[in-house]
Amino acid sequence: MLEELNEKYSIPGRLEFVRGKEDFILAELRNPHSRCTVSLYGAHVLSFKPEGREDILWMSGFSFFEKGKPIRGGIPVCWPWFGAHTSDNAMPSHGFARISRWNVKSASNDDGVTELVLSLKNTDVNPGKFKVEPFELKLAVRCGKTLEVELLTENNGMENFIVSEALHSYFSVSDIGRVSISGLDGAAYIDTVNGLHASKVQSGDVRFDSEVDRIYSKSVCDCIISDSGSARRIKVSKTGSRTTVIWNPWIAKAARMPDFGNEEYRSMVCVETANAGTDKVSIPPGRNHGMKTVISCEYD
Ligand code: TA6
Repeated sequence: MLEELNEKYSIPGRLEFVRGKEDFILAELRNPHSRCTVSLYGAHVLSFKPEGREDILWMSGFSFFEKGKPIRGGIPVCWPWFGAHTSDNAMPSHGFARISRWNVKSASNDDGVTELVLSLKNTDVNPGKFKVEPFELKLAVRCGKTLEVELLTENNGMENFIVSEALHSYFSVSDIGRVSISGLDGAAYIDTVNGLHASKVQSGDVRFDSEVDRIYSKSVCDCIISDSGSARRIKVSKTGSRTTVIWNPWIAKAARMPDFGNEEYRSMVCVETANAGTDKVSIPPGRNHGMKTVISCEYD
């Protein structure tokens, strides 16, 4: 498998396929600007490291790397539903895309950007478990001065396709107590902590002194994660997304997750590019819908 992938898609000095933990097949992208690692399982970006800098993405030291279980950290692909399934609690949280084995569609390198495109079709997922209309899902990862991740849904069926989705990005921070997130001031959100689902309005920057789990609807803004402890500002821009989700599990929720260290909540924050809740996407037969997140970083 690995040999065939490298035979067909590797680009000397820019892209190669290697075996990672638990024999997962990983694509290593690199160029003069940055390097990035992508797992074919889940089409999951595991890391993005600008040249000479620290990783911008966060990965739990306790993450599973087991088929059928999601990877904790990086950029999970949540699709074709966000959060719990609306009617069947036996279905996996955040859909099946992140626990499926994707195929390589293409690989290229041009003008300082190394691109890998992965594909998942309805014929690649377990029809007994997930009843889905004909679709093709493509994930394009473009690694250069910035990290671009684009999720393209193609409806190849005869019915309207209703999708909620997220690029559920985990970012590495020096300490959550030293972090503020700008770009959401005045935005309406649903506070889902403790399952309350209270409607609120953001006032000023988002700061953290307890669990934060907020779904900002009609939110098309850039968000800036300012981290005074690491003297950097991470910018999350997006297109094709009307929902922004901000999450930090804090102490109790972190302790309840087996794939999340008890103290790890201090070193991460999620700023998710999504279409969820009232921003679900309806894709007519034969049409497609794209959602893209663009991650960049400035340093003091
Ligand atoms: O980030 C929003 C959220 O839906 C949180 O409620 C939390 O559950 C998180 O995603 C992680 O979900 P997961 O299924 O990956 O444990």
